[in-house]
Amino acid sequence: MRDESGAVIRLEDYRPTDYLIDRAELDIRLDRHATRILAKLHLRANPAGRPAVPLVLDGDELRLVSLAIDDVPAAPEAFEASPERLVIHAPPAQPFTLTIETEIDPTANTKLMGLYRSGSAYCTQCEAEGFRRITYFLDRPDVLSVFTTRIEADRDEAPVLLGNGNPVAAGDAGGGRHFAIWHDPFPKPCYLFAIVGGRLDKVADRFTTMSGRAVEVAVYVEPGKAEDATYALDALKRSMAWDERVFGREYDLDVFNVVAVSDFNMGAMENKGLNIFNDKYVLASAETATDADYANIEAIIAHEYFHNWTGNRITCRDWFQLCLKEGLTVFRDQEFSADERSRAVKRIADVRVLRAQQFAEDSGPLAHPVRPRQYREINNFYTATVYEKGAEVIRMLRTLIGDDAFRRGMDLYFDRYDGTAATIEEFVACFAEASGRDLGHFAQWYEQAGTPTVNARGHYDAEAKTYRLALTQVTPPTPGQPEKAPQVIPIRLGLVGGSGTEIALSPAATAGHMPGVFVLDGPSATLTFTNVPEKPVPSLLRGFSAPVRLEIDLEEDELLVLFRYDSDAFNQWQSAQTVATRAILRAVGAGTPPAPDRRMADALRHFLSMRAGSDPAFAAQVLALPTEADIAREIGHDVDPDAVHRARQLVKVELGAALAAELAELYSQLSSREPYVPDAAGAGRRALRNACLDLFAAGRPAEGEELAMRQFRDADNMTDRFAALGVLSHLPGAARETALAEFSERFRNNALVLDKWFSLQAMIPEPETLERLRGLMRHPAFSMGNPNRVRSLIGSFAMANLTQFNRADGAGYDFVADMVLALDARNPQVAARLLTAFRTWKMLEPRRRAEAEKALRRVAGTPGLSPDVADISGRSLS
Ligand code: 0A1
Ligand code: ZN
Repeated sequence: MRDESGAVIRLEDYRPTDYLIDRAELDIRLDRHATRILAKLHLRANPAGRPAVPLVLDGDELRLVSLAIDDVPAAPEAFEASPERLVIHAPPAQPFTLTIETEIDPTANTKLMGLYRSGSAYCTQCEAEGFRRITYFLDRPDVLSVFTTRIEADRDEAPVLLGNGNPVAAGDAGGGRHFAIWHDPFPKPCYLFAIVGGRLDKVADRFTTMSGRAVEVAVYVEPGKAEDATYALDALKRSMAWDERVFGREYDLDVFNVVAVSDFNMGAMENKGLNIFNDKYVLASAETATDADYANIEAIIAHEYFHNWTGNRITCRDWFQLCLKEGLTVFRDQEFSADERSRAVKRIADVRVLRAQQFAEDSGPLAHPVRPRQYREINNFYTATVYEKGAEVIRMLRTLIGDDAFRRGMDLYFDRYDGTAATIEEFVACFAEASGRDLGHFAQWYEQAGTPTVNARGHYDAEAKTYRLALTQVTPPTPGQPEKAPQVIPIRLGLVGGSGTEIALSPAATAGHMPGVFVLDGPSATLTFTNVPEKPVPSLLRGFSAPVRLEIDLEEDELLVLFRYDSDAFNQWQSAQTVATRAILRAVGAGTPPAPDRRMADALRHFLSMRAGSDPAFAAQVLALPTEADIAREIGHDVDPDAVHRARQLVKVELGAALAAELAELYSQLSSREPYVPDAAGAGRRALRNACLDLFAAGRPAEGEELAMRQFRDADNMTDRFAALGVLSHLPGAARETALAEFSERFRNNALVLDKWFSLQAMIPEPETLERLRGLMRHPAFSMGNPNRVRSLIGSFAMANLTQFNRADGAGYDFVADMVLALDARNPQVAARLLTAFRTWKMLEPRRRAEAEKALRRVAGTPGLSPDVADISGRSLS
């Protein structure tokens, strides 16, 4: 295993390589157990490196078959080969070639990194350091090479052979074998290399780019599933058009291929011209996929496509710069989805994810900066902080300098760094130049971890007609960063009058910034608004203009003013969430139902009467209470998950009962007999209808169960069927078990649908769930070898079942720890990710904290851990 030493890699130690690989010609002969790779590498000394030093190529579990230097077989004393390394002691001074033959066993590759098999197909995953499992190479992102790849395979086994770039030749190779040659003219790091071979069906189309070039676009899937890939193909074409329209970026090859495989460690991968996807993010039909699945497919197809410019044409100098491609590309895919669907609803959904994932990470032992300064295992840094907070940083940058300067900065970046491996500093400098601003302080967002808390206090002087807003910020310490400096926090704001009028902001208050944006860049600031005719309600952080926690001393009545009148939809939603959060927190404190909150129910009733018809998707977001994890984060320390669950349930029951009549009425109004279309409008209506069902069932369980059962059985689409099953899953009894059994029977041949069924059961907040889980692990459809199965069953339990993972007796922790250890030998990446479920253990009450720590120590103390799991367990305990 590589990196067994657990060495720390540091940003400050970066230096260029001593050699460059300008061209790589690969000949890959696919075989189930003995795939041979003949790699001819064209090397030369790097002018920026040290002269005349040995050449050290990376490997991982490789077996060298033969080696030639400048086409002459290498003498044994000229090199040293191990599974982890190939050292050429004295490489030629002039440009030279290495011809390296390796042999690997793709069937035995359970880590799913490098070349492996998914079902009967061959595929690759090279990011971050998987290429070294195929051949010896300078496996780092600042070595850019032009790749030509010949792939050879049994024609029967693998009639389809795909590589990066454009197809240049194909033909018979004798003995039942055939070959294809692919050439990618764009120099790229080897983490973007990919091949696929297998028996696959495809859907294909043509896309004409803005300059009139024809591109053949295709999605490849398992035989018989082509129909289910049409939505993905459509999303791809829309992504291509959007990137031209919004960023002026055109596609650059003759073909663009997407391949769906069922065994994949992550969501998808942006290999040049040959994206490889977890099939969960490609396959969809009305019967098998929910509206949320469709939205995910659209977003991830877009994300991988957008990487062609942000990631591939311009890549990262080193893995510390990961957010350079990931944060930026997430920002781009978020904008795409916002344009394709509802911008406000998309923003709310994104902030929910940010808070659930990134805020949780940022407040615990795994907190790290958007650009980490050190790592032991880079696979553990594909995190919510790098991705989601990375996207927030880009969003803040745009808010600070405005849309026009932002676009000029992007253009400059593309122009200046195309074809190179860039850094965050180089990226930020483009925006400083384009906007004429000093972004030095702003760039600290990349360096400083932790979620700032912004506190706001307002004071209205009726006589002087002035409103003063005092703002402060603090960022709590995070591992390795005990002292924090103030961040640059753009606060988009407005003042709302009691009857809903938007009060004009006196220009002086936000002078020097974009209209409506105040920039808090010191520990505190006071803003004074003049000519304020009445006591206003401040609406701060509109659109969630910065990834911070906001503390503000608003009365419930004031929050309800914002809920009703704020011109900013995000803050409307946020105010409703805050009111609900407070009600749940009161119930946690009291342990009994809080005094019925009429105002909240009345406000929701009024809201539904005004907005349910015109904006159902938004209304559905408003009806969804904050999650248990949201409440736990709000409490912050000594959390008792059972108390949180009970309190939230109390509030939900009460609200459901208070609004039962309206919910039932709305539910039936929204019933539609029109055929299912996975568009935003239809999805919005279904979301609201299912939110009504959920809340109604909490208030009126018996009627709710009946309604849910009827919907479950009558539904003509997975969104409605699965939502009903979700409601039933929270109502103990025979109906639930019947529905679960009917569901698994109906979809017994569809692994992706059974994943939903696994996941739902893993999230049932009852003590029997752990036993249910053990039983489900013996289900014929379950397999520890498939990451999607593991994530649906075990991952859902660990990440999304707050009460049962955190059982007071520690049995949930023990179970997950056992699973992590069992998985580690097979697939360390998936094991390490599962272990991050412990990231919030320090905020639990003492008994659970002790149990969690015990389980973590058991994992950490197990001999022979992978670097991945050793790193997560070590940091979690630090
Ligand atoms: N670059 C991909 C994420 C990714 C990272 C590592 C992988 O290895 C298993 C796979 C995918 C993205 O951002 O979509
Ligand atoms: Zn990405």
